[in-house]
Amino acid sequence: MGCVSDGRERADGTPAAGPGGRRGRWTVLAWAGLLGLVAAGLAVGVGEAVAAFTGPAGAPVVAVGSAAIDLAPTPLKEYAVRTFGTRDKAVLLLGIHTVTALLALLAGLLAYRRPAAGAAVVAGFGGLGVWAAASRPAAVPTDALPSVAAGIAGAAALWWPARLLRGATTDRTAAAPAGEPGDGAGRPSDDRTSRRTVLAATGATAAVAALGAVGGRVLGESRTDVSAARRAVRLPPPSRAAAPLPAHVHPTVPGLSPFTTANADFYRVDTALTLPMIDPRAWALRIHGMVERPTVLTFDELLRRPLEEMDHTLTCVSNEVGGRYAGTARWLGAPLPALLRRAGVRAGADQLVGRSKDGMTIGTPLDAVLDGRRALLAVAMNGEPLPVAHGFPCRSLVPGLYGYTSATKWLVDLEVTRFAAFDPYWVRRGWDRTGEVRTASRIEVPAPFARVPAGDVTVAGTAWATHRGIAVVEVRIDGGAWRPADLSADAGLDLWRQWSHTWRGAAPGTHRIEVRATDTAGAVQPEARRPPFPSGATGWHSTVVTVV
Ligand SMILES: Nc1nc2c(c(=O)[nH]1)N[C@H]1C(S)=C(S)[C@@H](COP(=O)(O)O)O[C@H]1N2
Ligand SMILES: [Mo]
Repeated sequence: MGCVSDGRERADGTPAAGPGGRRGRWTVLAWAGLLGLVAAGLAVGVGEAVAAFTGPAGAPVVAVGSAAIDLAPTPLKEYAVRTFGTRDKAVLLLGIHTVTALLALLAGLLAYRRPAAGAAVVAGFGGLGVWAAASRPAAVPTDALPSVAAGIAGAAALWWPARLLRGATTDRTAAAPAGEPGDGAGRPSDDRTSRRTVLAATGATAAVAALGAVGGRVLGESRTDVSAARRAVRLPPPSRAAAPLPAHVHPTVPGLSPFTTANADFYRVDTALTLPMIDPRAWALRIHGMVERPTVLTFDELLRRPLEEMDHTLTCVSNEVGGRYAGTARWLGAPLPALLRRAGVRAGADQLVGRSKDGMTIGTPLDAVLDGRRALLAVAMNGEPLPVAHGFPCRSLVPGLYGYTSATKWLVDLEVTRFAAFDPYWVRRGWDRTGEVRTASRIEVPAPFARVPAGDVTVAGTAWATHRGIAVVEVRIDGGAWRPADLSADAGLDLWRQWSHTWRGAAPGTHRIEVRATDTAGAVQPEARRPPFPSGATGWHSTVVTVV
């Protein structure tokens, strides 16, 4: 291969800065790699810019990331949620950017030898983006455009300067073989022109890439921003207000989580790499499938229905023993059973499938919705319209079921169907189709590995068995006898219950505190540890503390 490697300087004594410079092979390779990176950057930037118009789901990195989430095998997903928690999406994006950068470097090196081949690799990224965007369940044809544009722009941005770079180096090599004096003397001006052109083109491409990426993001966000529409929502007063919470639902123990979770602190679990932005004026909910009277409901029509307040604890099947994926809020919404009765559910139906704007499907056992529990189409959370991250403008909630079988965020479609006819998203991935919440209890105080003074130690925490209710919480120390904890006031079967317990006469040393709960049906939480997959974690939570 004709790379220059003469290591000499220009006539004026300064090292050549351009791609055909005399620092030799490594300089050229570095330039080639840089060209690859810049071309990939341009592709991403152009993709973002086009996605500002066609919608964020089609942006190449987001599309590939979303496809990766859908394709990831369940154990990997579980690992990601367990290890990175709600930062799992940031970690995924970082990974995609790193892999893209490495491949771009290689494409640049390849392009130096064979510009067309390098360009083809970058075009291949675009193709991957098109495939990923098209694979999304809520895909529309225009979602392919950002990746098509990205592939073309990136390929061109690598092919053309790579040819110039080759020209700048191979011409000179031909004119002045390495090691001979008078390097570049044959065609000095051509050489320098190509070199300068490559430099200018690379700089310009990098600038366009940055502009596209940043500008596209900003423009896209402003075009899809629904915060003004959200602020403009006027929530009607409830036709049925929730009773005030009993006075003593919360033991006042420092460090114990509050009874009602603030919206900002409420856990978030979903597959959305970019939050679906839905203007409520454009929102409509379709109710169809095995019903007598299919209906379409606008947001105004939904708000004009009698709305009810409901205090309810929502929890995730991916919650580990002792985990934080549970939260309690006061929701406001239209009762779901009345809407289904109005549509007229046909005999034989046993599943209600909720579909979200981003194509998530969540299947709820129809008998759970219609057995008298307070299933809602919620529009508000703790007195304000649903936060965008929690499903604005409308989500479903069915007490007693984990979120993945009941709580469709960004809900746009409800289909009455049969389990035999349709497997929703998580069921296709092996999760239990019912998703009944398992009894859970956790110790929050003392914190794990806390050092506490000897004597009487306050232990406190939270327990839930949504829609069955908590009857008993017990605590034991170092495997000793179970002692009943003091339960705070009962606010209802659909809510968690907080508890506290005084551990008398704690002696210095290391001790293990364990907790277990019993639901109102008398079922004691099982000791056997099972992971969240496929139907929710089981086992007793324990905390090790040092008494000093
Ligand atoms: N559209 C959509 N809705 C969704 C999900 C999702 O990924 N997409 N995840 C579900 C799961 S697994 C849970 S636990 C709850 C979490 O709701 P939250 O994020 O408001 O706490 O939303 C449910 N609804
Ligand atoms: Mo979940």
